[in-house]
Amino acid sequence: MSQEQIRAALRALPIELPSWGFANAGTRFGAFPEPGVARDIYEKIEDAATVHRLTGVCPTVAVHIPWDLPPAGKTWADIAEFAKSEGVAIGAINPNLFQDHDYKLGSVCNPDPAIRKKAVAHLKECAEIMKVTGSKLLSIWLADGTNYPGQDDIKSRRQRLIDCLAEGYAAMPDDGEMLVEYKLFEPAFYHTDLADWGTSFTVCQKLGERAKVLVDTGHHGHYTNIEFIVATLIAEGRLGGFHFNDRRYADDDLIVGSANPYALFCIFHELINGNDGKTAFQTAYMLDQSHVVEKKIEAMVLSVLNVQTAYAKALLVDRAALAEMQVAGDVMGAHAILRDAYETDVRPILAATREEIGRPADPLKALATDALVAERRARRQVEPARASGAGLGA
Ligand code: LRH
Ligand code: MN
Ligand code: MN
Repeated sequence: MSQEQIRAALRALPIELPSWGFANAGTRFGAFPEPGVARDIYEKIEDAATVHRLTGVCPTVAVHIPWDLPPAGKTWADIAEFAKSEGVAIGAINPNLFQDHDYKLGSVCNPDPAIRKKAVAHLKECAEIMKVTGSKLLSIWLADGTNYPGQDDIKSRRQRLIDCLAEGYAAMPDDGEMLVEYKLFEPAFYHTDLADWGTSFTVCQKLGERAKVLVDTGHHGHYTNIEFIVATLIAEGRLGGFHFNDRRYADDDLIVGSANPYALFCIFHELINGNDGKTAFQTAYMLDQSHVVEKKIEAMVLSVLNVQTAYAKALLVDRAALAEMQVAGDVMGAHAILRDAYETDVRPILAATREEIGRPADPLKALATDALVAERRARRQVEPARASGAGLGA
């Protein structure tokens, strides 16, 4: 592939940012507030727009309802307008079906029909927000599950899940997609109602063609081969998108590509393989990270750069030579083709790609001296926020 083709492919891979990654977050052991951090939906959009301004590849920001809400007197149409004025748009709408006290025993799987009704109403409310903001994605993650054998009937919970999600599905705009995310464990520990890609996949099959599986890289057991899941979902036409992040132990939500960049490269290799062998499969590429000790905007910029690095290296794989090696059964030769690409220094081509679209060659360096960011951080420490309510349930 020519350098020009690689640069074009890199420019065409949009990476969505999570609003919740710009607000103060913590672990269950505590939080360490960052001075000047985003405090409401406006400020989260401002910070997401900064990441887009510096990288040129983050045109949308996902929102989480009700962590993100317009203030009194404002509507979602106003928020979408504000996002536009900042140079970004509203991306995936994420219903929050896990923090309300009513959801203690589950939301759409809850044995109480009144609570399921409330969960469905929230799905419908989020489908409305899609229509008003122009979002095409309703992104579902549930905390539903049980902690003890016998706590609830697993088979009945599955039927409730399908019935309730079907109502949310029907409420979406005609061109909307439902992304069904899975997670092995946490907060439920005995069983999780959407535990793995197979569970999500079969639920999507029941819902309809516009329901697809969302792969959050932090939601698997140790040593799970995520690229295999990706290849399988592409083959089945059900890969809906990603929540990228990195992990060591559990759902750590760390900077993607920081601990295991080779795994990220292998995921992109399958994404390219699953498409035309030239560019990555068209799907929703999103970050799902909540930074606790690192600076939020910096961490998000680095995450974008890490995704681009993995993609650039995967684009360099000599696929014709690889196919030859594979057919010849040359195990080491085939593996060497991947390693060659992975070990290539892609920093120059990434810098050139950014400069071509008028962005800094080194976005992190530019961020360190960005006057607007410094001014906003200082102002937020003295002025009240425009709206109330921030971040990860803070
Ligand atoms: C759950 C999850 C899901 C939520 C987000 C905040 O662990 O990955 O995507 O919406 O974190
Ligand atoms: Mn996620
Ligand atoms: Mn997660």
